[in-house]
Order: sequence, then C-alpha cells, then structure tokens
Amino acid sequence: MRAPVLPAVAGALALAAAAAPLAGCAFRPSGDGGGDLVAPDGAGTGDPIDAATSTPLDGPPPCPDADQDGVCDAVDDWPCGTRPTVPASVAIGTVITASVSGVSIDGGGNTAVVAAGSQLSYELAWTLRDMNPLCTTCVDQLEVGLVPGRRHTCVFDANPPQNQTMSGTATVPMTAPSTPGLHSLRFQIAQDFSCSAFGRTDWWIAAPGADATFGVLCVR
Ligand SMILES: [Ca+2]
Repeated sequence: MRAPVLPAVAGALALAAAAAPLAGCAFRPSGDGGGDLVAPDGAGTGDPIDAATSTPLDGPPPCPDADQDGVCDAVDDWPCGTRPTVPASVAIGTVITASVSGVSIDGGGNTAVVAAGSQLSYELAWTLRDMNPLCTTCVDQLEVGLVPGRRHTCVFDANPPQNQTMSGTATVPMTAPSTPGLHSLRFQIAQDFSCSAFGRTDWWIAAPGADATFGVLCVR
C-alpha cells in the first residue's frame, strides 16, 4: 500500500509537475488549455503557476494526526508524541551500584512501538557492584520491569563478592501493556532475601523512578 504523501512532499511534487512543461514547451501566458498537469484548469482565467503551493509548508497536515506531532498517523513511526531519547547506558546507586546498557526491544533499539497486549522480549547487559561493608552477607537483586506496571524478573539474585563488578546479559519476555500510550522499562537494586521471597512478584518496596529508565514503549 502506498503511504500518504506529506504536505511538503505534495507541494514539491506539484511544483515539479507544474515546472515540467516549462522546460520543454512554450509558456502559456493565460487560459491554459490543458496538458500542463496543473489542476484545476480555470475557465479562461489561467492557472497561476504557484497555485499548488498555496498551502503553507509549515501548516498542520491535512490528515489524521492523533498525537498532534505534525506527522500524519499513516506515516508516524512514533504515534505517542515526540519520540523520547533514552541513554545507551544508565547507572544507578552509590554503595551498591548497577547499570543497564545495550538494550534492544524486539531486536530494535531502546524505544519501540508495540501493539497492546502483544508478546515481545527485550535484551540488555547489566552490571552490579556491592561495596557496602556493613552488609557483606546480604543478597542483592537487580530487578527489571514496567513502570507503570510490574517487575518482570531479577536479572541478578545472589550475594555478590564484595567490591567486585558482576555482569551479564539477559533476555526478558513480556506482555505489552493493554493501555495505549507511553510505558517505561526500568530497573532497581533490591535487597530482599531472594527475588521471589514470600512469593513476591512485583517491585521490591516501590517501583523505580524515571532516572532508572532504560527503555520506552509506545503502546498502541
Ligand atoms: Ca502524529
């Protein structure tokens, strides 16, 4: 299916079409009799060569634009407003530090447009370093999941050696939210007895803040 043409492109095409006859044919000063592709041909009044550009190039698109970002729905590759920029590597923590990088949502980058309720997965690389001298026997978790929403899993769940950077990669399957709009993928450090202590499946204590965002989904 051919994608709808944007106003700016339409204007350029119209100009090209209008200019073409001038290049190889004699100029018609008035009362164009047809054949110059400028529509509509007027009844004895001629058609100004610039008639097709009367629509301002920076005006609103004459097409459905649900997120009002100036890009027609039919060709909008991010129908959730302006596509956010998510850092390639995100680090959190002080005494215990962690990072997430190399995020790929369904084989793409760290932002993705996904269908509501669809099955997908994301890949990431992580690090975790425990430098807390007061809790050398504590178990750490590195939780990842949706905000708003629930934790998906723990990509790390163990008592790491003190002052050593642990690292790894993970592929996390998930179901896309059923609510259209923006949803963040975030991570946080937890210190429960284990990832699933007491049957817990949601975030430890509270969901992580915006500074721990490593991916963004535009659900539609
Ligand atoms: Ca749009």
